[in-house]
Amino acid sequence: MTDKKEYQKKLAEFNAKIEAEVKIEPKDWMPDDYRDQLVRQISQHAHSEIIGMQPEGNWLTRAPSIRSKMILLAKIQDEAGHGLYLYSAAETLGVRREQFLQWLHEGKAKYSSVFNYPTLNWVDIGAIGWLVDGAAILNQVSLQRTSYGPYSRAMVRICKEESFHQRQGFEIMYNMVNGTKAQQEMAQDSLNRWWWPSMMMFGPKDNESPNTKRTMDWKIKRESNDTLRQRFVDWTVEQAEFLGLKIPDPDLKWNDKNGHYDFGEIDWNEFYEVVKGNGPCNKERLQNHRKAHEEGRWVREALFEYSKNETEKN
Ligand code: FAQ
Repeated sequence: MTDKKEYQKKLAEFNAKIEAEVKIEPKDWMPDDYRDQLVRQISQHAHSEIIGMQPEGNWLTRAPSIRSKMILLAKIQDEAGHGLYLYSAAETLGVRREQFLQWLHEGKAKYSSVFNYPTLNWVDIGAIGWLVDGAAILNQVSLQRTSYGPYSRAMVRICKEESFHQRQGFEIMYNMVNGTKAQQEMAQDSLNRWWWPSMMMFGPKDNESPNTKRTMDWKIKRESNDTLRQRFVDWTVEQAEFLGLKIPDPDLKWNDKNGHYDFGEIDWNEFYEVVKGNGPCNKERLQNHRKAHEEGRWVREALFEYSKNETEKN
């Protein structure tokens, strides 16, 4: 068989598996482009989990009670674990973790834009749990059905933990809106600041999203950016009403015809500026990560030497 025929045969087998919802596993043949898309998306997802620890870590030492401190600490540790599951899933595609981190530090790999906004007060921890974890869960529930086995299995584990996170955030918001007038105002202010960055988490509109068509054809992504964003709006409006808070969007209104909420235009200029590295905290987030990575070098080297010695002994 010629090389071209051989390739066509493998591609047809691959496509048949995708069609039949059979998961693709690390040792299976896959087109280079499928592999590249997975490397890109899973590693960015992992970076988001890890960088996402920083805005919350900022409030660990100032949590208002020992109970809230313990819960927040556990949540942040969960995010570290999610990052590790995801880096491991991405490594099954043949790229080493050091390489992912190098791409992050060089600004070649992205992470979710939302983590480039500051957490100004304790209520922001509530807003992150409620809105940011809420948006992340919607996306990740859908990704549980992704076509790549290791990514899908990581998503199943992550979703179980993520639903606690959303409730942790909602509880903080609930306590604030049932507190003093000043606390209620802080809750509204926090929603005002986190609403639009949370909406941006789903990525550009479908007609401006360069990767969606290809990744949806391959069932890497199962639902489009706009579909998931609409679901987020529909779910969150009711939760905001329950809390007595107002979503900061004058164009938000129920649409009887399509059974969804209409919403206003996202500031796409702001989105692309933040993605390019010009958000309020981009530089600080990356600097912190580089510093922590450098400070941890001796641990990685010691572990490497230890495992090398153990292997030689056996
Ligand atoms: N921020 O063609 P598309 C969490 C980039 S986890 C920055 O539509 P795609 C847990 C995109 O990469 C949150 N960049 O891209 C937690 C692409 O650039 P590239 C993270 C963005 O991949 C909670 C370009 O724009 N979740 O929060 C963003 O088809 C609390 C064009 O976009 C995931 O990563 C953005 N928001 O769709 C942790 C889920 N949006 O790569 C701590 C997995 C787009 O070509 C505390 N990822 N870009 O250079 C996905 O589902 C997808 O990658 C999307 C983007 C939906 C994010």
